[in-house]
Amino acid sequence: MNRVLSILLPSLLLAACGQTVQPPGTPAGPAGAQAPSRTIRAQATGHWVSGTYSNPYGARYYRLWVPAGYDGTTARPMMVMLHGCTQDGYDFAAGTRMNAIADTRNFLVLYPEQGTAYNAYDCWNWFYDVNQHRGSGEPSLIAGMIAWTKSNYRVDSARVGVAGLSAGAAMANIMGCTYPDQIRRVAAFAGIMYRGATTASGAGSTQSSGSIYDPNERGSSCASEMGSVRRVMPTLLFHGTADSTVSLTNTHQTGAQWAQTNDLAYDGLDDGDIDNTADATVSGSSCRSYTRYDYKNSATGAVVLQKYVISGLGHAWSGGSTAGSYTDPCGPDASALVVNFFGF
Ligand SMILES: [Ca+2]
Ligand SMILES: [Ca+2]
Repeated sequence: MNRVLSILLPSLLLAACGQTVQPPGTPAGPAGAQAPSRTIRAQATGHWVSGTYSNPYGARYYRLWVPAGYDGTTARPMMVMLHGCTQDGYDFAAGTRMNAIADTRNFLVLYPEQGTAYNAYDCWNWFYDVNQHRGSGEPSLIAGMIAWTKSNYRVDSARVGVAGLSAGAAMANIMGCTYPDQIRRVAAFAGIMYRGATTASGAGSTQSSGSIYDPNERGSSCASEMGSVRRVMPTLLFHGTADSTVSLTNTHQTGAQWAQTNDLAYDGLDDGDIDNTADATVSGSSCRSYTRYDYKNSATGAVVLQKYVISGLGHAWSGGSTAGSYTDPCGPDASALVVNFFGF
């Protein structure tokens, strides 16, 4: 396979879905302008702040949603939203309706954006080693945007979480491993575990059939990457059973990876106080039926990981709006579940 094709292939795969996508850079409009459909949705709307953040690893746009109730007098939580391939911040905001919840709950929402100069399909390049470590590549750019926001707005540092879809979810897992001092919660929708692939060609096979790497080993690698700022990272996972773009195997591997990471992060011991055996299984239905698996720290009883497996859902944000791409209006409201899990 020639070099160009091998680089593009994973992008094509992660981008495949045949949905209509608005041209990059075309604002879809503030999600908060949509009619609220649940009590968690807001009436008043905030506003966008856009800019560019650059460091030696490049430059990226960010789109920051400042909620209607933000007045700078109290520190507010911050949600970092990492879009999937072919998406941008406005598209992801419209599809997830996260800004409407932000207006109700009064938290900031930061949307870092990939660019076609760095990946032809706007995918975060989660599969390159340079983007899998602290102080390097795309994680350093995203962390820089978080720091910028903290220096310009009053952010509650103890309540900063990152959520992502697909390639963005793979990057969300990476952010949890590389910046646990900045990121306190992770939500990964149809993502890939930390260092699930380390080459572009490996990314394609990973997303279609799961990583060749041992999730337990990757969990230990993540804990090592956390280094001196190691901490338990509560994580929320979602995946549809009909996802033909990223296989469900990846989310099971991600759960196993975080179980091992958190086992080590909790007390430094690989002793299974946090493991990959569900402590509770809950079945429910919200347009689609789903099963939620809860994983607890056996020493404290705290839930450290939840995994939603949603029946019949494809490669799409569950409970989303068709105003954005890669969404499915049916199914549990993933955005509300993320916000509640993060404690915002
Ligand atoms: Ca342990
Ligand atoms: Ca273990």
